[in-house]
Amino acid sequence: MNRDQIMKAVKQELPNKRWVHTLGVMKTAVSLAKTYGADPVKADLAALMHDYVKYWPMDKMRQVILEQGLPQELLDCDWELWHAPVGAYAAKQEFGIEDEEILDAIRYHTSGRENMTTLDKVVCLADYIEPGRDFPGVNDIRKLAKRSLDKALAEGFDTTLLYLISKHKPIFPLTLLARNSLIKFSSKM
Ligand code: DGI
Ligand code: FE
Ligand code: FE
Repeated sequence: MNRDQIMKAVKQELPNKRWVHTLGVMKTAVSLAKTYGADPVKADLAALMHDYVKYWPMDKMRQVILEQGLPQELLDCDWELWHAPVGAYAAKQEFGIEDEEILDAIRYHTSGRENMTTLDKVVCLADYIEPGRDFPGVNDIRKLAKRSLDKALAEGFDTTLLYLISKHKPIFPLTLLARNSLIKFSSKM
């Protein structure tokens, strides 16, 4: 599918609020990609598809995880994590996306991973700071995003981790690895 066809399919799948969020993530991801040297075309596409399956029924996502060999540890953590790897699967199956960099940026947009690529980082950070986001501390992360991609994203993960701990929710190990590797890199700068 071309970009216009994917736009139509994603828009149709999402409630208006989530579509507006998606447009915000696209704009922010392209801008971050230009600042930090990722491919803006790939950032735009990954952002467009990043939440495509967000509203699939939990059972449908569980089935994909079980049948398509996705990490089974996902099933022991919050189901909010599932739409990212399942979304990468759907982007390939339904939209014919073969580019592994784009698929990875979708796959890891929620959890992060160790040694994230610049494209992974810009999509993940854009998801935290797109103009529609409004959580305590988001403006500090927006400011930080002008200076350091790694520091801003580490701050984003810190916010999520503190939230998960406060709710006594499990933490997906990749998020810890992502945060630690960002801190390792940004402390050298
Ligand atoms: O899909 P969005 O709402 O745009 O944002 P997202 O894909 O970053 O999903 C974030 C949700 O996932 C957020 O409410 C926290 C939840 N979550 C649950 N467990 C974990 C987690 N997020 C991360 N990074 N790591 C977890 O272990
Ligand atoms: Fe998401
Ligand atoms: Fe999102």
